Amino acid sequence: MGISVLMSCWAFIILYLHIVDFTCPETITEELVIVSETDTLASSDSESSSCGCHSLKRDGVVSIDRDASLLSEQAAVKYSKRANDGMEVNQEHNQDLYIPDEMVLIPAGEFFMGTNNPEIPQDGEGPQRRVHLKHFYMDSHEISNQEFQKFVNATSYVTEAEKFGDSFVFEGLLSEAVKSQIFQAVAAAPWWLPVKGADWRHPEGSDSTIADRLDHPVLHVSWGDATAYCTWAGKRLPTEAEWEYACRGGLNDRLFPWGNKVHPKGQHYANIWQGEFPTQNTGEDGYTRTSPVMSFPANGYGLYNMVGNVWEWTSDWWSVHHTTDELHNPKGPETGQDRVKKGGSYMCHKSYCYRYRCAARSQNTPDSSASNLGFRCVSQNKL
Ligand SMILES: *[C@@H]1O[C@H](CO)[C@@H](O)[C@H](O)[C@H]1NC(C)=O
Ligand SMILES: [Ca+2]
Ligand SMILES: [Ca+2]
Repeated sequence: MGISVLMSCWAFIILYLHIVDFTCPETITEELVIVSETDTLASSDSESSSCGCHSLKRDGVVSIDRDASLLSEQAAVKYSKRANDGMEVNQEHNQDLYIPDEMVLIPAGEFFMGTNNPEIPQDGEGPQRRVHLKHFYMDSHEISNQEFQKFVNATSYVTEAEKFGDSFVFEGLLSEAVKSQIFQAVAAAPWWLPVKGADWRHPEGSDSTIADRLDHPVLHVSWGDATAYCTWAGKRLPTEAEWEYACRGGLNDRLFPWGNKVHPKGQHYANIWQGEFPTQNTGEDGYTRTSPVMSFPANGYGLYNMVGNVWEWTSDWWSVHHTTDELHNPKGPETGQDRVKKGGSYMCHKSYCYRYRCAARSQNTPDSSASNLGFRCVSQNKL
């Protein structure tokens, strides 16, 4: 009797270790597993340094058991209630809203790209290397819904999410009606659900709109969509080097666009996640989801929301290996499978996805789109 209890206890521990090991970030990305409560717990544990957002691939979703809720039911209700109660304090509902279509000059210069003190080494944040760049102009803010609407009005452009008929939405943002229709999730990051009808006009699925968010960043745009917009505007996506140089705002080797303290003088400088990821977002910075594109203080170059709010596509292919040679206007690897995105999003928390730093980086396949991923453009000359 005593022995069999002991035995089953060992069996449990071995099983548990097996699960933890199985879901470690290196091994999980391509695995298709049924998401159960255990997997959810194990993966959020072992992925403490990974946001899981690079796992957003349309062919990477798995079936989920609705009874074994993805997030603990109580926590999900708590989160959704806050998110849906309209607690967004700085929200403006201005019909004739004016968002200046402004580009700022990023002067030519050299800087240290990456860091020798990587917080997430497996992302290829290091080593630090000297990079020289020509001057360029950069959109002072993320492309807004209003700007993207202007583009679509002029060109009748159809985004990839619209063609696929779905896009990835963070579970905490969804209405119960939409959630109850979904039976799949991303194995490595089960809070990401493929939502039918989610696109830039319907950020949380068919029952949502952008009407009161025209000054918020456009969401659910793929790398191809972002490139199409920038091309239409006579611009292009920034290279990763340009994006990071611009993010640093003229400061050398700092974590954030404004320095090394996440809350200078106790103030919030970016839209990130406060509370416990993924179950509770307290919204202390004023926003539990996206914020208007010109919220929070601009950096030294006059750029808003470089870190936080939404991730931003860059033109580079993804690789975690970098030469330490001094480079001039680098454009990243020749080929690849994923494109680099920078800056983190309103979903980033230090405990979970400490990627709201200039040196931080992540990746997605170019056809991916999600409720926390947008872009801004650059141009060589003043437009
Ligand atoms: C796009 O077209 C719609 C419908 O005509 C209009 O309501 C909207 O204001 C236009 N948006 C922009 C940014 O021009
Ligand atoms: Ca926030
Ligand atoms: Ca951003």
